[in-house]
Amino acid sequence: MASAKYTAESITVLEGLDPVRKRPGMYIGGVGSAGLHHLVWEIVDNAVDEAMNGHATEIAVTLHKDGQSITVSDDGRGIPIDIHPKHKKSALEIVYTTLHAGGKFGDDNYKTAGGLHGVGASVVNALSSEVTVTVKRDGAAWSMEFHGGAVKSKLKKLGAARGSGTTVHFRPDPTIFPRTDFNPDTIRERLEIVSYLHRGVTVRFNDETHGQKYEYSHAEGLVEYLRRIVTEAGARAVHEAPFTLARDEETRLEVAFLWTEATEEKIRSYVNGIPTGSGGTHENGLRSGLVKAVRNYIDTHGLTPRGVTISAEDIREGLTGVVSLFLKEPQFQGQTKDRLNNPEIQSLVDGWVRPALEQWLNQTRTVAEQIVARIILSARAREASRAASAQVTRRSATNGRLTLPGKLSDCLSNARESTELFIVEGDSAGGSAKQGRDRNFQAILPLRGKVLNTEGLATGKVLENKELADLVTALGCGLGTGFDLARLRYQRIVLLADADSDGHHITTLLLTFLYRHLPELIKGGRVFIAMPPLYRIDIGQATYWAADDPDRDRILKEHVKGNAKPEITRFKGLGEMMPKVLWETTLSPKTRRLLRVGIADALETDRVVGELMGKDPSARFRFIMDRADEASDLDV
Ligand code: TSJ
Repeated sequence: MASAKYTAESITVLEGLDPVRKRPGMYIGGVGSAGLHHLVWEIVDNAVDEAMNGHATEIAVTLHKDGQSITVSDDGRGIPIDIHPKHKKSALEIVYTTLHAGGKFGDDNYKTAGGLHGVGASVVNALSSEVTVTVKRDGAAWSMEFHGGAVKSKLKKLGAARGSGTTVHFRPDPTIFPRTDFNPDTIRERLEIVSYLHRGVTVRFNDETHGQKYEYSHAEGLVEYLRRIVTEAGARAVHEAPFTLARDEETRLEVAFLWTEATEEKIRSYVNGIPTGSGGTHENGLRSGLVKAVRNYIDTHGLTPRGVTISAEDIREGLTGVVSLFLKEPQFQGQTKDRLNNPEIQSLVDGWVRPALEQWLNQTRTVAEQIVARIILSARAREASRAASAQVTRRSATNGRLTLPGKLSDCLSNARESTELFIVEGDSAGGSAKQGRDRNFQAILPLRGKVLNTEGLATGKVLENKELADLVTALGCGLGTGFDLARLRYQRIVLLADADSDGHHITTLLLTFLYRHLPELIKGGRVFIAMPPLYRIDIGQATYWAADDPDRDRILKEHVKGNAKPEITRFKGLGEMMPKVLWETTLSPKTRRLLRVGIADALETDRVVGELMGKDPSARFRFIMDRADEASDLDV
């Protein structure tokens, strides 16, 4: 740690600010909205540091009326303004005009004892068209102005002043940022989190763009945050007082968690005040330490009921918590850089959490009993649902080691005879179909997004596509050289898409796939196209469904008598159809119409498919379809 005494001498001068203006992305991640707001976090973090070191209690942020400039102030000691003996400059000037070691996201040299944030004041300065710093200390106020990273007016004494503190006003440079409007909500949310992560600090936000003021202060810090998360989730806590842990060492850790009756685990984690949405080694260390502590508690007290095995997932079910970690050199990973990657942190956190939690469990036995009862309940529920799902996937057992795709809603029937797989486009249509079907013999597989055009693709490439791989797994009959018709898990494969051009396109892509990679299914007459209605026509008391425009016209001609007024409703998609209506019009073998897909002239079809799908996937092409007018015809 740096010495408590700070003088201008302890600052190492390294580089000018040109590199920052040349490649801003290197320092703030980019010049988009996130980069713009990064400037605010950099300045606020400096004030937070002063508060963390016990020298400030209030931080105030103002977003000015134009929405493009910000003032941040604290009531700390004030940035030192004494003159550096070698550089003949004030500490303040050096802080603002020199890029410190480390480059990316700040440096180490200007760090106060325990200060862990990027000290990006110079980066903010380089990327701002104006910065004014005002410092109050030793009975006087001082100010200095900068422009694009350079000094605009030297440090000058404003006069006598009481108290102490630092105030920074800055305006991001519009020649660097394409858009310079700050988002008040983004700032407000971040400041609120700051107030939870640093208990006892009062954070104010004055949003002049909306004329609104906020004040956040949480004496209980993370515990208050946790309480809010639990309330917002609408979950019931299993016990009242959360487990808390605070270690204030070179790496600072604060943890608060409790168990709720919810089934998910919810952990929010922060590193140096930055949310780590993708977790990382700190979260993993918490999980492993926690699971070990609970397991050890259960084992030493012999609390596992006979016939029950408790897994780590059971222990973590309903766990809701907040982790805040401050460390010197965080390494972030992942696409959005929101996962902590420092390997040493996992065992550190594990080693802190485990004994503390064990001790807590042993000291608060009534709470521990409630938690353990909840965990045993999870274990029992998991075992019961595993038994139930084994029942449902019974057919997969006969098909070797395949696991059915999670999004498949299989049918209950054990027999393959008269079972049907409906391939449905989209989750919402899938949901209606799932509710509307007869689950005894109808299975639903929703596909997401566009189906891959498989024309000209090898088997291996096809299986790289998740949607098609899921379909192949659900069918059970394999693909290419591994194809085995005897293992097909359903009697009929039914393509169910919206009755519009998008729907036709998806059907075409699926047919291309089936024709090229599973031609036996088509040749064997196992593939069908469902005919969902496009229109609902109410004439008096009677209701009719029309598959397309000619169908609609025919119905109108046939059934509109005298001056009866027909009411015509056009369906936008399967998803908005009531499940019951979907059943009556499209799914029920008694009332639906299916088209059986066949191949009239294999050679000719081959040529047409190759031509159309190879070049233009959206080209309309037609398989030769046997119109099967009534479902009864199909029930072979
Ligand atoms: F860096 C900055 F300009 F971005 C900034 C710094 C912005 C804001 C809003 C506040 C601060 C800041 C810095 N607040 N308080 C301090 N404290 C010091 O710089 C300081 C004061 C005294 C001593 C000492 O050893 O006497 C040491 C330091 C680092």
